[in-house]
Amino acid sequence: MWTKDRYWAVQRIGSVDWLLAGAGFLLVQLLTCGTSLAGGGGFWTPLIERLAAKGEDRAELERLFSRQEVTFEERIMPLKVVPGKRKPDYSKFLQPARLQRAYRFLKENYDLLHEVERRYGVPKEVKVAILLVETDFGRYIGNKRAFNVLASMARVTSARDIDRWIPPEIKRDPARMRRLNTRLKKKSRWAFKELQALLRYCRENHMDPLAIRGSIFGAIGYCQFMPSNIFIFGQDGDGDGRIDLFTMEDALASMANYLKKTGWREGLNRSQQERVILKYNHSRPYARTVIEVAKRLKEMERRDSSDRASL
Ligand SMILES: [Ca+2]
Repeated sequence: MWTKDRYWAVQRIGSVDWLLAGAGFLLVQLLTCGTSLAGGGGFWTPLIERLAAKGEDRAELERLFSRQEVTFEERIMPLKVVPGKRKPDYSKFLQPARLQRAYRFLKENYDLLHEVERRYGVPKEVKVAILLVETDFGRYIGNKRAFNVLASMARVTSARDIDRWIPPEIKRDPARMRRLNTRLKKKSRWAFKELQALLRYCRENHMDPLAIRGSIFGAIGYCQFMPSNIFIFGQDGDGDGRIDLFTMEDALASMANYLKKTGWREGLNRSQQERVILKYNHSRPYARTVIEVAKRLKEMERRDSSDRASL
């Protein structure tokens, strides 16, 4: 599943700067050894306490965290995003086979895409391009439980929690340890808020939190929203009374609403469009790829209609 590069996902959650400061070794240790960390009794208790202090139902939390599906996610951070390892390959989205697939999706879902465009003013081609790059039209929606990913990230609050995995050279350097602690706290706070949002989302929509699949960063749905964004930008596209980002109607409407609310307007030039896309995903290669795919789709439509006209 995660052969797909998720570099841009890290870009989106800009607070993950701990990745950028030599914490690679530490992450490797976390990735490979996390489960044993979770082995002892009461592993989740500090997190349950924090959630209960914020008003979550303690008995409900106890029940939830005692379920066997709850695991400490070892691969909460992909090695591939550590700088210097691998760069994301966006060129693959411009390959003819992918563009054809995107074009087919556009034609097959034309009415829905057109209706969402009418309502939010975001072109069909842009939405299709984002779906292609984000999840390949729902093929890659993550193979983790979003709950486990976010709970795992939230659970590690300080270097003490992961003491034995910290490289000796960092341990010897008080300044680096302070920076590491700051980064871990920041990351934990971010994940904690997203976990709260996920729990609230599931409660309000009568969903089982452990049934929601997510990316290795906890992003969910065809449009890959972080749970907190559902409450800001989420839309009930099919009008069934709930926002389910695993339905195309809701995912497209939510994505278009996000873009509209962050500045998409008719008549933007290319660099202005890029700036809006960057708010969806803070990676310039990502934004450029989306705009280029949208442009190619538009050309394919034009070619198609002129072919029909000449018949
Ligand atoms: Ca809905």
